[in-house]
Amino acid sequence: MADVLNYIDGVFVASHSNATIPNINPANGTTIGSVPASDAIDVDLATKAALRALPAWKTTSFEERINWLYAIADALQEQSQTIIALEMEDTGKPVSLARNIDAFRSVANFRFFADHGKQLPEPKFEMDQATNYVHRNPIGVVGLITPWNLPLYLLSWKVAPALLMGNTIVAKPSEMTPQTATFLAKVMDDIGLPKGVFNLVHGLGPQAGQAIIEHPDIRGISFTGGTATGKIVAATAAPMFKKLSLELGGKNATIVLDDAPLEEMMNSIVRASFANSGQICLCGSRIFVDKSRYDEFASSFTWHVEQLKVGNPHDETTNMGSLISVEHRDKVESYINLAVEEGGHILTGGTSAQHPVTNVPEGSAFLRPTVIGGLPAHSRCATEEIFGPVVTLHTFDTETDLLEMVNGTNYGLAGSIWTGDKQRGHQLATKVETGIIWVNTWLHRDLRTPFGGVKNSGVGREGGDWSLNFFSELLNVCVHE
Ligand code: TXE
Repeated sequence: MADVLNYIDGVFVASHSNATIPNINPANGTTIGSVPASDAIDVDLATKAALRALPAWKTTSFEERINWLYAIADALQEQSQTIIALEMEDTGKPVSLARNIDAFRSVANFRFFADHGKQLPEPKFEMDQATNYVHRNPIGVVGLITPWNLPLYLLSWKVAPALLMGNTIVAKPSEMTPQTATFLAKVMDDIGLPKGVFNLVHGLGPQAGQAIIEHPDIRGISFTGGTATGKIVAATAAPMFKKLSLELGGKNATIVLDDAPLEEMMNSIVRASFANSGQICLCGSRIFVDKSRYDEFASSFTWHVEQLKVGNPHDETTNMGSLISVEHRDKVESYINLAVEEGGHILTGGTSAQHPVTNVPEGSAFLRPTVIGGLPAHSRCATEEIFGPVVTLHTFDTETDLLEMVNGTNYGLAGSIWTGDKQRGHQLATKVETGIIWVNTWLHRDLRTPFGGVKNSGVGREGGDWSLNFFSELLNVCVHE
């Protein structure tokens, strides 16, 4: 799929201005095709289509909408290879990741919410001489805006519950990863989802994205992206009293306690650090190791990181593909240079100029993983989101020291604790200011659980009932007996 189009009112169309932006494959620097550079006029056309489709869609039965989700899941599953190929082309990620994370979870998200919808409670509260019935109505037209790191995975995470709860949609993926969003629209179109229920508008954030946030007829926004953008989204949506869910950035701590069986856990800790080249908001980018185990950890962790295979995304044995773009790699490398300026020392890796990835095309965005020691926990590299294959190592003496450092950033999204005693890990986890924290595992996800961050990592929770509640307006009807 080279050039992608918007999908408005059941029709694949260019932007009204015919303006486009190029879509680049970061693993080889080639132009894949064009993307509509949409603006407020396109967003208004999409919103009007969603409004026209809303009355019929919100009055379909809950069972019908559950069946639509199963139909989408089945159609996506049949075409998993296409999802894998398109995600790899747009992001440069390795085939194993595109298969096991992106394609798998995109299907699972639709299937999960169909299953979960079947057990949706209709709360009832009895009182003296009256009964209260809680009904769920759709918000109406909702705006879904998603980032480039897990394109269809994160878009499907929002589309499934939004459709289930009777909303119609105006969605905008990142301009850097447009293909699987348009592919989803094609799948929906092929199975006959009524026109106007799902509308897709491609384009740049400040033009197309901002227009979605601003449109008065889009009454709910679910946004996943950077904290800086989240602030703009919130400032625009809040005075319009739109329902708002913000999944933003993170600077997650990986905590290694003195009783951790390191060799048994090391591969998982490396995966938590460098999956998708560290471009997952759940990755651990700051590793805190009990002082008594630091030297042993640093040496083993560095060795394991040096075994990671970086390169051709089509090779099944590749662990890390390219970053999302040369520009993003420049940003990540600026932090590697900053780390050295801040007094850190590089245990392995470095910039692409210092340690080039061999046998990759000119103009591609590959970068070896970098491990940095010796930085204070309050340094910029250890407190600002880098969102690339760069981690900093730190030591701690006491739990008090540890929690002061771990909770000492403006973020609070995820984290992991590695220990030989899971009760000890659980007890410590409850003291970390974050949204989700794993003990002796990572990215082990039960979709029924609440997902979201605290502080600058976001507002609200999505997942299971939390998604269903976000994507509906609750009406309480009190009937006198
Ligand atoms: O984010 P951006 P990116 C975060 C992570 C990382 C960032 C990377 O912190 O830094 O996302 O994704 C659109 N009005 N997470 O660079 O720039 C933009 O076009 C409306 C956390 O894509 O914020 C894109 O579609 N929309 C997350 C989307 O916003 C605007 C998981 C995100 O873009 C806009 C993944 C505007 N003014 C990444 N400006 C999590 N917490 O789960 C841009 N956009």
